[in-house]
Amino acid sequence: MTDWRQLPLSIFLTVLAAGSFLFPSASVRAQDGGRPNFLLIIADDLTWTDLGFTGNKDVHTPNIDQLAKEGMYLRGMYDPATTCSPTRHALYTGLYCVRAGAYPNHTRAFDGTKSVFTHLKEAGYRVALQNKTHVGPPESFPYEHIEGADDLTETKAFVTRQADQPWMLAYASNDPHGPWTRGPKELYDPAKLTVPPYLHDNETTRQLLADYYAEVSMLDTQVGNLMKLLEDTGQKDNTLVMFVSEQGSSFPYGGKWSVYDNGIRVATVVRWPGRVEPGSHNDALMQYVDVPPTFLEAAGIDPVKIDTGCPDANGYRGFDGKSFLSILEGKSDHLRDYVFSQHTTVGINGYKEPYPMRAVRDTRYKLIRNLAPENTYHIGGIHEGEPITSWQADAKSDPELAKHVDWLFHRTGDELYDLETDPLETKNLATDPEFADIKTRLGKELDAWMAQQGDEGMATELIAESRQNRGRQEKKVKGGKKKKQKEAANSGN
Ligand SMILES: [Ca+2]
Repeated sequence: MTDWRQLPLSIFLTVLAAGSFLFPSASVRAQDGGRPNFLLIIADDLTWTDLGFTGNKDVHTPNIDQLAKEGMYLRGMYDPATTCSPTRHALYTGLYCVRAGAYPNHTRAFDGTKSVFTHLKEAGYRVALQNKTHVGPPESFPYEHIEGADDLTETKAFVTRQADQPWMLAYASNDPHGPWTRGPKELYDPAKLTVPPYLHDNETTRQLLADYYAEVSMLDTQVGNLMKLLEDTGQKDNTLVMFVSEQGSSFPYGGKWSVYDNGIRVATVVRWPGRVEPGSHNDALMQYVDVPPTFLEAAGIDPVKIDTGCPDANGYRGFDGKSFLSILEGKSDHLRDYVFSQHTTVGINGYKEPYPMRAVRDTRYKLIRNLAPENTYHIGGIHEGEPITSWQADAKSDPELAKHVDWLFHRTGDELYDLETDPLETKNLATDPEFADIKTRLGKELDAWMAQQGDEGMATELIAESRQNRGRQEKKVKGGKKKKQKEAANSGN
């Protein structure tokens, strides 16, 4: 790392002129034009409220909470998908899922699509992805793969390999993805937990909640280890660290497999000393597709000039996402008026009937369209096994619970919610005449988004299996053992 006192005079003066830098914590690399490293830490199935700094009083996440104290909490980040694989495609390509062809689970992008790994590599970065992959085809994601999440030996070799070359590492944990078998279970007494209001409180739920929280703490330890690695290698000041909670947990109403906020809202923190104000927050609406343009702009590349390799329905080849660098730098509070999300059931292990969902949200209201409400929503996971079996048993003597459980399987075509007064989305306003104008406005936005994406709704759902990709073979980091990445072992859905 370059000491600031050794900077060439021109850079020193430029930095001084910028005025907002906090010397000496702002590290600028003279040798490569000041380009930062990028460490993108991706949780797996973590509901956005299940962290200490986002308000959960039971869960122990000291390292992630510390990251929030040192960075900016982005409170308006949304996932455009509801399962692991399409989520990661959007996060890495900067494209929404249907346009990129990557919308069912275990999916792949259209041939020729480029990702943030492609763009940064072309700009001279070395790029790697550690642990969970779930993206394809390999040509679109030219990262070195580091196997496993808990051993940082190869990670250290990667981040220190060549001092004058910046790097990007996507560290994709498997925690707290079910089954919840890992982590410090002694920290959590099921009887003493506060069960969130969207879950039915019984012994089965409490035990599973304790197991899930233990895996959240396991993830927290991984984050702590990564931050220590940056410190030990002298890269803590010149690395932009972004943490994302990915999508909601696999509890019924925990969020995964739904376009409710528990599913698609993302706890996001960005730490970048000297550029991002510690302990700050911003409420601007943004999506995972905005992350690649942001990283590129932070690396000095104009994201507007990027060819993503995948045209939209109008032939436009640029990103769906927009850079939020100005928000990170405290110069703006707004990026987009609407965020979108979609859910495809066809192809998910255990799905029974097509049950496509589309959603649009502004800062206050959300419109959801269930495109086949005459079908039964069933994809395994939330619909089979525990805890839902125990909820169904309890529901026999509890009519309110019975209604709550039934909603998991049967919904109306349109759902409209006021997130300000009803954050858990329990009061459907879709047929309330008082909200008709809002519903019409959001519906127009949703139609325009689907048209731009080439999304034909049910027709798109029915060909989802043609967009799946299973059994991808991984590239390994130089010098590493050649093993196939076990996609299936920890993937679930
Ligand atoms: Ca996931």
